[in-house]
Amino acid sequence: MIEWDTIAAIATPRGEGGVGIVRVSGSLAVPIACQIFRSSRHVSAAELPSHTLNYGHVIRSSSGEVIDEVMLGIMRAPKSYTAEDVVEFNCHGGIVPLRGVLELTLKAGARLAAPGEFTKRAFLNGRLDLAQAEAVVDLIRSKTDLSRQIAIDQLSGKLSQTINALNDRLANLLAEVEASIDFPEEELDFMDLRAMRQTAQDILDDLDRLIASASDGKLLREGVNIAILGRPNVGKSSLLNTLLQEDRAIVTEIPGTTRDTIEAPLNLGGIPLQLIDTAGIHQTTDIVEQQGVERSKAYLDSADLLLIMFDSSRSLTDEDRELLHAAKIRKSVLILNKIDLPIVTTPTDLHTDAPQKPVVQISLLDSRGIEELKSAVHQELLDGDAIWGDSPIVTNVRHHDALCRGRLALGHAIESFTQQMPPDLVAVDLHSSLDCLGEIVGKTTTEDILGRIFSQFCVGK
Ligand SMILES: Nc1nc2c(ncn2[C@@H]2O[C@H](COP(=O)(O)OP(=O)(O)OP(=O)(O)O)[C@@H](O)[C@H]2O)c(=O)[nH]1
Ligand SMILES: [Mg+2]
Repeated sequence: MIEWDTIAAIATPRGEGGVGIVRVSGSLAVPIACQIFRSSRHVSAAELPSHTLNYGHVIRSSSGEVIDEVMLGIMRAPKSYTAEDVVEFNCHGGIVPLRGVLELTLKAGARLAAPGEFTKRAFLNGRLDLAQAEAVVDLIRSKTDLSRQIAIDQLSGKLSQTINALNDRLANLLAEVEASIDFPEEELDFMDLRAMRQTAQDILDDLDRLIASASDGKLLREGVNIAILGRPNVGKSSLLNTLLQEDRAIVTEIPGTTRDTIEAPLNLGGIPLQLIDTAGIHQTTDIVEQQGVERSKAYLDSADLLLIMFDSSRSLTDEDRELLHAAKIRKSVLILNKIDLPIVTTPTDLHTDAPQKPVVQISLLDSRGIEELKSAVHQELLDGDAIWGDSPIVTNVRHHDALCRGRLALGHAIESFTQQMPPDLVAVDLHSSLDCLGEIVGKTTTEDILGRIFSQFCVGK
């Protein structure tokens, strides 16, 4: 374990709450508790057993003033969050008692912690690797159960194990290549070269699979914008309300009811969505409506997925066909609404202008087809892949970038194998591929990158 100064911070959100926590970590943590905590049993904090919660008071020793009534948690190294001695004052959850307790810990020798510094210590002390430490932020920020589950998997080391296994295979390959540099007289025969090239190719294929998982990862982490578009009165706002299960947007039989965009968050089978209801697209001389239509049209380019809606009880207009045209080049699901009415427009009609696009027939009057619509959206977003498997999912942009660089270098190494280049050239590329993978778990990460990663954390984590 590395020795540092002792850090302290309020670990709970600012504001009123049942409990608020002041966390202290470092070699002075227990001595500080000895100074400012008076146990109800008159036992010094130094004598309290590790991993216990103890009732007592925080006292200003100069005046004997009671600052707060607390429960003191003691976790001695190395079995603590930071792998150092940690004490936690469970105070009353108000900013004044919390500040009072924090101030006393600082006076007694602690220093105010920087954002993420507790987790950084856990990393530097080897309790977590870097990918695991980053999962802590993902977990805190997860928007759905699925993104929480992926963060938990990453925190427990699922991604790190995969990366470490790839790392080991690369390192073994590199050792073989380097052996042939050191002992050139034992010349590599053709078979050796082929086997090494194949090993490199197998590793590259596994890297590709991980990289491919990143698009799902981005989706789960950042969520997607889904715009509902269509002519006036086709039922866009009704769809928003049905999906949200609340009367969020105004619905009337008058075309042009929605004049501005309405956004609302929605969790669709674990994918965090921002659902956007828009003004009906049509020609109009009303300047307010015109602006609304311009906004709607902007989503044709900017939304991650388009839900383009049509009234199945009416025939297609030129405006409908323009929308179908836009749908062709974008991720989109076509919706034929109002199938409770006599049907005039069918999926075949839509496919004339936008072949092969998924079409769902629904009625918002009797909620028919909604489940089919949800699964079509899921399918379209995830390109039909089931994301729930055994292999880890890359959700982090930094990891994705390192994997891509690692893949590129390995690709060069394979190229060199193919062209039977000198082994020292191959070794250079394998080295750089290894370094890239090492960055993910923090084996080869610069101080600068560490600083950037931990600054995203909140103070007290
Ligand atoms: N019969 C029938 N009527 C529906 C259905 N869905 C919506 N409507 C009706 O269609 C009318 C228009 O619905 P809205 O949801 O306001 O349509 P919109 O596309 O948001 O319209 P604008 O905001 O004007 O662009 C309302 O009277 C709804 O009750 C449906 O499935 N069947
Ligand atoms: Mg509307």
